Amino acid sequence: MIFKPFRMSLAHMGLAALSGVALGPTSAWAADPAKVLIKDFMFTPMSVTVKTGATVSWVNMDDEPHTVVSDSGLFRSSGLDTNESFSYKFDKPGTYRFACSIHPQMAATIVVE
Ligand SMILES: [Cu+2]
Repeated sequence: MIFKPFRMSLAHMGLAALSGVALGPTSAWAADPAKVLIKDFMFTPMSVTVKTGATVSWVNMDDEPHTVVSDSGLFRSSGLDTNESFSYKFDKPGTYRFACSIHPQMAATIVVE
């Protein structure tokens, strides 16, 4: 009995949150290309999950040049200077590992669903 009002308010908050997600960012998110930052000799985030057909952009925030090279040879950027970017559109589901060819310890993954 004491908890009933509390539960009801929780349910209302839950509904509000759900409708906010459903109506708000969903469509914008689908159109928004995923972005991977190259910073401090790391790809951030190190794992990105996108939908099939999504474009992923890499932006070099370091003062050092970096590259984005797929392990399988699917994509390969030229050397990216500071603030330069590279994009690739993923048309097939799968797990795509990539690294910087100049600094091979810089490795990360794109998962395409
Ligand atoms: Cu590098």
